[in-house]
Amino acid sequence: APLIRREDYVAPAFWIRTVDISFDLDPAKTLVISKMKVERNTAVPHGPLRLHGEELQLLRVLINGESVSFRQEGHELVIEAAPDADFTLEVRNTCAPEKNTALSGLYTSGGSFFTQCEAEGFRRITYFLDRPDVMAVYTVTLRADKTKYPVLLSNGNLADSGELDATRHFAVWHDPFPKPSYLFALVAGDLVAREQRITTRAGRDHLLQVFVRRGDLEKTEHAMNSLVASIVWDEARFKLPLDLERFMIVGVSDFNMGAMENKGLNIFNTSALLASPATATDADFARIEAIVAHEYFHNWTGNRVTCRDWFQLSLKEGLTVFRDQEFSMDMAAAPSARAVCRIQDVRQLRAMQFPEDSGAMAHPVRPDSYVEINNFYTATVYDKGSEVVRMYQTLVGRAGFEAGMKLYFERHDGQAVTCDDFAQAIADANPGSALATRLEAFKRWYSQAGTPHLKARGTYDATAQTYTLTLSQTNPPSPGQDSKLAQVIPVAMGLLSHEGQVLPLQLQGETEPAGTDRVLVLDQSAQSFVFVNVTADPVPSLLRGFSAPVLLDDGLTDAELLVLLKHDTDAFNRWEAGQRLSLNRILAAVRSGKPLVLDGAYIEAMRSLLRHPQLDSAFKELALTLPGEAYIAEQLEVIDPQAIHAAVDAAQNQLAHALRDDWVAAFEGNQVSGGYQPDPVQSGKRSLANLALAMLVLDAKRSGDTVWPGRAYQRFKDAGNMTDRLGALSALVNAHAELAEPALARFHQQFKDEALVVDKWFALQGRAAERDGKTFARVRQLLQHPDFSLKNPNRARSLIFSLCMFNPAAFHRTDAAGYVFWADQLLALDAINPQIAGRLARVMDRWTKLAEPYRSAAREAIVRVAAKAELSSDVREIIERALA
Ligand code: B3K
Ligand code: ZN
Repeated sequence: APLIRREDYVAPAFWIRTVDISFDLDPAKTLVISKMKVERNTAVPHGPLRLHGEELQLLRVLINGESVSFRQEGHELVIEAAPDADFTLEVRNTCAPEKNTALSGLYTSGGSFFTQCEAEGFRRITYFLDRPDVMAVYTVTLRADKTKYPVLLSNGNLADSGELDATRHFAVWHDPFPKPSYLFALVAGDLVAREQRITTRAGRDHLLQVFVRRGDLEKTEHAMNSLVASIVWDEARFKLPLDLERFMIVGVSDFNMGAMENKGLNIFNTSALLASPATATDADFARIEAIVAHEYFHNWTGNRVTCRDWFQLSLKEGLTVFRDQEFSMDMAAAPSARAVCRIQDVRQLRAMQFPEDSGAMAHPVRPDSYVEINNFYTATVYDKGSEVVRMYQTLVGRAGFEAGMKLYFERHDGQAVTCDDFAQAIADANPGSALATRLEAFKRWYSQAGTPHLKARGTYDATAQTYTLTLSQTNPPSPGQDSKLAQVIPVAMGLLSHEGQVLPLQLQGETEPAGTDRVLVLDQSAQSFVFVNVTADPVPSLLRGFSAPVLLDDGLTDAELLVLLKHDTDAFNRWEAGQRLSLNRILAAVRSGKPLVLDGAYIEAMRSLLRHPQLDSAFKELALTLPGEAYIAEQLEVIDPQAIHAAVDAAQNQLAHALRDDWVAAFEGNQVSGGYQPDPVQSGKRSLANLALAMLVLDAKRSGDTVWPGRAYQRFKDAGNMTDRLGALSALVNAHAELAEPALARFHQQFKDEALVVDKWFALQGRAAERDGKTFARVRQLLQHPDFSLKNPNRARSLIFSLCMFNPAAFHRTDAAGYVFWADQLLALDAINPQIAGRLARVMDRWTKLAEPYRSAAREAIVRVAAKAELSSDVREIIERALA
């Protein structure tokens, strides 16, 4: 497959204005008839009509009702003799939904039909100009057996429906909004719906529906509530209303990702949709709320205004992640709960995006080239993209950002545009702002890959009462980008005295202090900021709220970090100070090769956090959780996964032991009474109680005590919700307690008919703390389990990805067996579903940074995969980049 470059973009030679498409749905062979109104794009050189099509059986092609000569060139249907005047094009073809294991295009799952068209699935349904800048108005007719497929859905509004004959029926759907083909969707099956009507601020009435398999209806209440909350929020915050009479969500259990924002007909992985207290955890409830919101928000940021080409993917994804993160924070409401949201988002960014940005697949937020676009639905495009949008808001303020969004929609509603268009709208709505005056430099966030390193050093002059803060940045090279220019980095900050008092912030040249919290903008490789009237040697609190996606070296001592941990008014930085104290100790142990021994000062700091009378339980849980192993690895030149794990493990065990009595108090003090609610307060308590229990069971393993494993087992059995049940089960499993075995068996027996819970059962074992190779051996055994299957993406992820992606200590083995396992599973998966295989291939992104013997063994496994002739272009691209 060829490399596609951003700079080669040319507008299409033809526009397709309307599509009248019908489906005779049959799992083995579905007939598709598509009638299009086409016109030549006179703005580009005259050329043939080239339609995309893959895995299709072509029956006939007509232009203006007449057959026309054409040829097939690879995945293109080429018509040389397309007229200059507007014409109608009719294509007839069939496809085979039940053979479609790639889950892209039209496929079957559990006896129903579903589609997934983003990015390039529509060409697996019919021949088309399958690119996002071709926007058409669709009318869709579905015909199918009425007993097997009583529900027939597509985008937009239902225009007609009825019987065809004794066995078949039909439905006609019309979507008035022009859309790119990637937003097309159809669903046909035996489904039931939860329904709700709402009246929006504008006074319009809408029908909301959530369709699922019979039996899953009780699990849709949370998703429906989340949808209603999303609609209300988008109208209130951004004045963006729901624009269709009907908004539908459908759940499907075979799905490549979380969900898809098809116009008016969102399709969801059941794992991102279904929740009941008995089967879903607090984290699941929060994730469902965020994904329902995300897909809904796409209706404006993605659908009404879409991407000109796939290089602009972050235009819709970064912006929509930003919107869903803001929504989740607003839903959490309390300042401390907002901070918890922010910390979780940053943790995710550091765990996934930072490693991506320093590995073989590092790419800018707006990539310059790709072979397979599905490989670029990445943490960089999504999560770093969201951080870039957040920086706009930081630079122009909340009201300024809202004004920018307003202008963006005024200019571009109904268009397919670029990241530059977005940047221009935000800047133009905020003339003279810190953004507008640096717009070209700011846009380097779109073009330069890699995580900037920000260094900060301060000097205090007691006589002059000045504090000089020098900020500098380096932007390390990444594949294809050897040298880089300075980024625009907003640094939200404050100053504290060593006693913890907040100091006023007055920069040299200012007549009076401007508050105690402000944003410095670094736009050079180094800059100094001089604060005056500083009455005490300050401790700087920098990058508050994580105001830019950078790695910060502020050179703070333990004593200074302890000041921030105790007194910072910014909850994010308070948490960060604790993480830094932990990180410093773990890194020192890894670098020196000496066993980690936690010092008294650190343990006491953690103890006072845990005992703190005011801090939220959710915050405590985050603060007492050690930094993730992937983020720790990011700080090191050479990665020894076993050494990192050993240090983390030692820290964990020592914290478990040293704070034992406090863990008991935390466990007992965080029991929730009353009915289950997935709200921040309850879920915070459950998370801290679960952490405490895990620590107590871990410490019991060391001491030989049987009380806490016994209590954990009891709690596992009696739990009133999945969060507590799974928490207790993982405490047992991770500590390798004897009761883990009977608990695992009981859990499977109890939930064997709940696919999403069985996924949890596999995932828990795949992610279990490694000890003497037991976890790895178990995962290999579980491949043979009758419930395991590579065909269902959720199931494949639950076991294979859990091990390879989320369990470094079990995966990186000195005998290379983890890498052999990876290569075997990757090849097996690639034959079924290239998109999922492409994800698994990414596990080896950072193999060159591994220490020996891991490095050589990893290379051998990658080379073995590369040697396969029949790799998908998805996996081929990742593997070639890894070996480049
Ligand atoms: N836009 C989809 C992702 C499509 C992935 C295609 N490989 C879901 C989302 O971001 O909302
Ligand atoms: Zn999205």
